[in-house]
Amino acid sequence: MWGASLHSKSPIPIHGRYFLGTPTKSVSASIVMGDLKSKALYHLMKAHADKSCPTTTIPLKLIETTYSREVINAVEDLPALPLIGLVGKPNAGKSTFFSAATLIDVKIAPYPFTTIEANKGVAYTRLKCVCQEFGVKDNPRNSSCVKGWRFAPVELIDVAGLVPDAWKGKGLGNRFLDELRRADVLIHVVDASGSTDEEGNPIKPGSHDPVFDVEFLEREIDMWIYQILQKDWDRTARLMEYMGANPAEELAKRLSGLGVAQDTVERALNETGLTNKRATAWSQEDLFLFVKTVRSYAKPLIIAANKADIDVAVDNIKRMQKELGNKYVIVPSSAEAELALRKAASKGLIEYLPGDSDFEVKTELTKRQEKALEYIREKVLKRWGSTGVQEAINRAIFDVLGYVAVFPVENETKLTDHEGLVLPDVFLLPRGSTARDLAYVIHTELGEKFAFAIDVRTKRRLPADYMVQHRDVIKIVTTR
Ligand SMILES: Nc1nc2c(ncn2[C@@H]2O[C@H](COP(=O)(O)OP(=O)(O)OP(=O)(O)O)[C@@H](O)[C@H]2O)c(=O)[nH]1
Ligand SMILES: [Mg+2]
Repeated sequence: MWGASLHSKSPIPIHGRYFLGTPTKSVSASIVMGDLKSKALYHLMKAHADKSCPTTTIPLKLIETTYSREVINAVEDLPALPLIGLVGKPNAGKSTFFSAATLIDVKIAPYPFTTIEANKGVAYTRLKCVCQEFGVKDNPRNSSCVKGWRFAPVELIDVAGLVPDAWKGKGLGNRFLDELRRADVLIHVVDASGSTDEEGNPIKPGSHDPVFDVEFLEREIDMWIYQILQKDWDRTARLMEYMGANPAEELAKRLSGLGVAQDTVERALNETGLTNKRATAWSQEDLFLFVKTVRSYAKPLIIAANKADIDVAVDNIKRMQKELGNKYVIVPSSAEAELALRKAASKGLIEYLPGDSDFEVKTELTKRQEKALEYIREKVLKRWGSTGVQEAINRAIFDVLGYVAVFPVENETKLTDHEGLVLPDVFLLPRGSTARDLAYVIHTELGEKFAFAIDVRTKRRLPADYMVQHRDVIKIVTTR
């Protein structure tokens, strides 16, 4: 049905395949009709149509005039991609990380508050594709597949730096935290080399303790949430206690600006033992403990120990692992190295895939290029095994959030969709998603008419409540 309205409105010309996240011009010229159904394109349209996105590539106007409202509404109904927020003090390397992961050019500079408006874009998780296991050549559509590695899209947002006491309005304040409302997980980009002070001003490498930065950032976010709740706590507490309001519902309402769901609030109330305590008797410590717990569920955090190429970072990272390792996933990273490698790869100078442990030189290099690449090999790849950018994204999505990647197909023998594309899509779904959830993600109608699913590996029938597993290949069968 979309096809008809698309055709009748003579859509944007089709120019073959695109790689999601490809910045600008080329993208608008390469929308393939069928891709409108994919969450990835939906995301792309939204991200690029968003006025606050400095890398605007597909203006909403263009989409609106080309596609009917009906199509846009249908696309907007699709669930969004998992969203990763990059946070940290100024000058830590957030925008460098963002640019390395999305290949979108953004402002990067060695002074604080380079980023003011948030940058949004598409990054990718890397996972083993199923194409080699099934011995097929795939035709990826919402993702890409290189040498048997599938890159599945996620959304990435790079926000302004946060300084101590931002919750009181210092620096750029907490305004940007609103941008993180939809974030499912945060990557805290820390300057592990200690070459910037707590406000992001450049200082001698090694003279600032990155452990401090980890503690302060979490406190800032907690204080910000605490402040929101504390503002009219007396009223909230009275409502919860005397007016018969459901406490979890009431608290979730107060926290709606943060995108905290009611069941997350319920979990935090149970965990802290506050479910049975009278709200008017909550102490400040109770409220703070509740805030900390809610935040750890709603915005879990992992650490990218960045600037790991600088020598003094090595000891700092060892210490961070020792002092913070039991509380956080800590990934040593060099965003700058990843950005350089990806740029070199896109120019054809080297062969390199994000997450690789080495690269291969493909052409004659200038002395300068050779030196820069050798520096990366010695100080980053050999030292840490990879640049850490891909690993941080992967661990945020697969380990911290526990998402699974699922390959839906329509034909279980050929592994194709209705257009004959082999393994076209891979979807990232939250832990605990069922076969029926997958059907809804593909298309509302498929969810509504769900009869059963088929595990393509075993050819076994799966019920609606089957919990999909990482790298499942699934066919959905509908009732007529
Ligand atoms: N040595 C080294 N420098 C890096 C690395 N990542 C970023 N930088 C440098 O750190 C400086 C700050 O980088 P940005 O990406 O602008 O930092 P930011 O966190 O976005 O800063 P704000 O926008 O001000 O909050 C730049 O000079 C980068 O080149 C890294 O992995 N290694
Ligand atoms: Mg920045």
